[in-house]
Amino acid sequence: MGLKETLKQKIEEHRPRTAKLMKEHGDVKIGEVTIEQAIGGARSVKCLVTDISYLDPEEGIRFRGKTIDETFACLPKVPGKGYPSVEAFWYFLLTGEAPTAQQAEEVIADFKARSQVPQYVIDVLRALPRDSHPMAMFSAAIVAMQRESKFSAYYKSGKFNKMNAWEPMYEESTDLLAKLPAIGAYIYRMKYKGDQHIPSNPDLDFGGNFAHMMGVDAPYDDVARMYFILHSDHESGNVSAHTTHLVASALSDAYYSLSAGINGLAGPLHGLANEEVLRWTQGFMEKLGGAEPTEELIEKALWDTLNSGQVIPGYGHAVLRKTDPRYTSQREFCLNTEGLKDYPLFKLVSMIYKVAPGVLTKQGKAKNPWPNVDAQSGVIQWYYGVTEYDFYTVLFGIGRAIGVLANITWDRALGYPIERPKSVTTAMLEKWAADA
Ligand code: FAM
Repeated sequence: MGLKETLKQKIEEHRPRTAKLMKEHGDVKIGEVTIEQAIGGARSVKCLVTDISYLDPEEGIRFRGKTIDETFACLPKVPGKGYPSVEAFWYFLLTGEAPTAQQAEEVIADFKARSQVPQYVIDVLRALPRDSHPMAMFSAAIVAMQRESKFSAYYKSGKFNKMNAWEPMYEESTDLLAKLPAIGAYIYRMKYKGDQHIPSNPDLDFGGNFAHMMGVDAPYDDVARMYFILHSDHESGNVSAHTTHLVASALSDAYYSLSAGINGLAGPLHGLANEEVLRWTQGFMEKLGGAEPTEELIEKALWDTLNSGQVIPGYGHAVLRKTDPRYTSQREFCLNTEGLKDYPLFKLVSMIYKVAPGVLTKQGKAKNPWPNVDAQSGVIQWYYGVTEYDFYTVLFGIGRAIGVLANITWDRALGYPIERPKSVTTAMLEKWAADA
């Protein structure tokens, strides 16, 4: 059975669970909201449902119940390579089942058939000022394709049926996802590599073809596969995932919704932190002027950052209260890669790991002083020659698209309604406070 048929079966199995909860247990309380949460960004407010990933503050992320290592281990690897294909992971995120090698190959073939980027998207990218931020280009390319939307066409068809709406959402999410490697690579080559482009290689999977079109040699293809899977999903409350889910809840299609999510990912407190980490470390190295970094010099630089009113990029997290296992997974990749484990920039990042948590703990504000995914991701890119760090969040966006598009497909399958939390006034809060 192929991916879509398996997905249909899983949806039909799952629907009664959601229906029963709503019908028989809808009034069961699962939490309260305090004034601090209403003003302070809804930290830990339980009001979203997804089964695609869950983030435990102490353990970190689980994709369909599996840790990062368990996920990599259960998926079929690309023949001759060290990591699974993004296509196999897409099958796993959507269905909760690891595909066979054959099923993964079928998804790879399906992606290839959908991967051609329309010329008008290239024209849009080329019409933007060349110094536009790559994330602005990426978001514009995505929303420019909205005319291709099968979901919007289905809604306008006059035959819209909530029970079937997941199908056009699945179809267009796959259409869109399959095009992102070529869009990302085009932006990179246009901005940084003399506008010299490398045509797609139809023999390669999502990650392999991305590396090929970027013009970066192996084993960067495995780096791409690992990177995109690690950055795919982090439950539904982070800005990019929640924004995509929220926009799609209005029955906006995948193009509008993903473009909105990418705009949120572009924030320095969210996905742009991976670019900020390299900006910080490169700035530190320049100030060193060739001298060897020491823990004392790093500590001073970190305090200078804090005292300038800026955050230490790559550290802290709204949910996690330990080192991000996505950081650890990338760190292990570096330690297991000849040439990377002794690479000066990796050794600097490792030294920062020794110092930064102590500085943040001493400052006494951050609830989580430990590194997140962004503290380690840029080193790997830099090592393989992708040194244009203002492009890094596009890499994050290609990975995040896998998770958020799988989620909005399931949102439509389970009939999740338009999201509409209630706002209150300061005076109302003051009255509740006085009455408490
Ligand atoms: N450096 C300096 N201050 C920090 C900090 C950091 N790395 N992390 C938290 N704080 C501060 C935070 O700014 C807040 O200060 P104010 O009270 O003055 O506003 C205080 O500590 C309490 O914050 P928190 O409750 O511990 O964290 P939040 O849930 O408010 O914010 C982050 C979480 C991720 C936005 C925050 O840790 C941060 O700004 N980190 C640096 C930027 C970064 O690495 N972002 C990427 C996060 C990653 F998961 C991703 O989305 N890709």
